[in-house]
Amino acid sequence: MSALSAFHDLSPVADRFREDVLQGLRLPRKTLVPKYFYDDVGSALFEAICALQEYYPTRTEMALMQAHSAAMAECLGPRCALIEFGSGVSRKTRLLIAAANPAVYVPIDIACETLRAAASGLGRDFPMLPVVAVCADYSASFELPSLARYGARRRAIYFPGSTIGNFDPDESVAFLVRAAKVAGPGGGLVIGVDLRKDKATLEAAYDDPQGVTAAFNLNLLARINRELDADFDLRSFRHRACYSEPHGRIEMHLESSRDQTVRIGAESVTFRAGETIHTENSYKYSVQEFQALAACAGFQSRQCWVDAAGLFSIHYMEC
Ligand code: AVI
Repeated sequence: MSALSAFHDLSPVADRFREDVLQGLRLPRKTLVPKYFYDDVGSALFEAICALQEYYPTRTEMALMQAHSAAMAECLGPRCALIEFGSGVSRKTRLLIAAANPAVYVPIDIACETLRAAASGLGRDFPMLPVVAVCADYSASFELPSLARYGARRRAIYFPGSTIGNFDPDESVAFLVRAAKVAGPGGGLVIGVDLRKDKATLEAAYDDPQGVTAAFNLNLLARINRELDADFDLRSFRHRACYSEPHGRIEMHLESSRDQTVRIGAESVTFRAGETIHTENSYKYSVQEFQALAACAGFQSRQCWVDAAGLFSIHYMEC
């Protein structure tokens, strides 16, 4: 990490994880919150998903970044504070940092070790760039450390990867309202959004033959075993991914292959054969649908870049 860098650990406590898991598994339709996919094992599995042939979003967004990062930098203007939600390994951000030369980069991620490693790598590659890494759950409110000393001219939020699609539309608006508060009046937003497309392409992207997405989904149960003293038998749950056209979303589930009772600490949860845990939604939007959604949070669309095959979009918006 460069001499100017700082690391702030605001990560949620284990108790919150336990409460969320038990609350979700007690619902008539069992659910788990997708943010819990991203412990360090889950973050590594997600990186493996991004490299899959079937998973088109990462390479398509990367190609858009390569083609248009100079135009994006022009939108951001010189010396902005670049704040990234869910920064992971900060791969796409390198292109934006190189083009925009921000006054400070603030990566925010829930996976502390991944964040620490990414911040160190950036410190090596951009030795003059102050990096203020914040380990936090950005799906809830949290206090950003003061950035006043870096003398940025404005703030810009970077939210790539179509992670916005993992929120339901009302949660997306709530998230964008929080993002607008962080950016402040006149602040910018560069956001990657996966586009609506045919069912076959989508289902292949979320159920690859190599089983990487299945391993990512099942790691959620493995994480509960590791951290909450539970005894999920991973062999008796199967990964399911299906596209719901009316909702415009991929749904991921874990399906119990038999009647069973699972212990979580001192509690227990029963499953019928065929019952599922709904683990993730991944919403897909048309350009106009997303612009309308963001407008509900006060963001005006300024530019939008889409690849030639119409798979993925990157929007530049201002509040
Ligand atoms: C992080 N997020 C945008 C991914 C997605 O495509 O919804 C998570 C993912 N789940 C399965 N594959 C990838």
